Amino acid sequence: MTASRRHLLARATCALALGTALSPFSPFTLLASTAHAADKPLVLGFSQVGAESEWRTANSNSIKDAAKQAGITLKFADAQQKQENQVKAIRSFIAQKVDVIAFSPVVESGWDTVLREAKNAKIPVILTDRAVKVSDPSLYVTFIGSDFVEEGRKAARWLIDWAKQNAPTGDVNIVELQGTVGSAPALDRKRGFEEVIKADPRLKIVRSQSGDFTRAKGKEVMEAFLKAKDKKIHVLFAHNDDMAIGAIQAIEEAGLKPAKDIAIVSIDGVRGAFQAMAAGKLNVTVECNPMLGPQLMQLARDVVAGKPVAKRITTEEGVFTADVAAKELPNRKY
Ligand code: GYE
Repeated sequence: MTASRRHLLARATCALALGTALSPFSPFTLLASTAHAADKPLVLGFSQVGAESEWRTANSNSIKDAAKQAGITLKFADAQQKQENQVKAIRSFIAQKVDVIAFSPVVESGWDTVLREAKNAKIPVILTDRAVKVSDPSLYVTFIGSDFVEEGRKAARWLIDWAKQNAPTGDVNIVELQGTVGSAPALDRKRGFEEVIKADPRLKIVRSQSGDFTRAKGKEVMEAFLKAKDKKIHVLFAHNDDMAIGAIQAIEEAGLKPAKDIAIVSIDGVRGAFQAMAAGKLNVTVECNPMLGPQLMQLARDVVAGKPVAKRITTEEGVFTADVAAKELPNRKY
């Protein structure tokens, strides 16, 4: 037995003896780590959701650049927003015996079987960006990404203040463009937003539909919202900037002024949103940081080396309004 292997096993025994206090030293992580020879580049299999938004493109670039920088061999698979493609990619990473698997799950449920296969093959799994709902949390080592519920709350807090100043009396009718059905960001952003708007009973979601996080669908669904003329629309809440940008086109084509006739709040903080704000067409964007690559590479190394990692790592994010957009635009990295 090599010295490093003895060291790792000693740590595993110690962790087992100490129980949950040292849970990051899970035997699962340690067994996986012993398979990787230190002189070979680490191999990371990454299954990406797709290329549905500006956010996603920035996220993919961040992961590819960071892998290069870190000297990690990246096997990158684009799932085109289909869970079945992600399951196939993960199975192929297992067959190729990669050192570690990371993925951004398109939807929350339906991962137990394939994650158990990875666990049985002793390959650790890191979740990035989106969470999963699994019966056994030991099926993944750690989850790095934003707090989507909090993002929904931030959007709603902005709206409550906006309503106080701009709509002092009467109902405030909101239409909502949801993200991909069953995805963590769509479910959580909706939940956080609804939780906070309850504080002002005048704020009502009068229509809500998925635009699948894309510009094209955002535009299409907004057109349908505008055509149904039964309820005046005061506010649009879009679960991401791309859908907001698509909706802005629909609003203009309907002869209305985005951000003036209809207030628009969205999430992500991509360059396109800052451009729309600087042009006076979007009121506010809640930041969601896609630059997860460097942290992911560090985590991959730590997990494979059997180092302790937190089960949940959240990213720090801000809120940007139209009045700061022009000044902030040159500082944006995505
Ligand atoms: O907000 C959206 C993307 O999961 C945080 O996915 C991500 C979301 C992001 O398509 O633009």
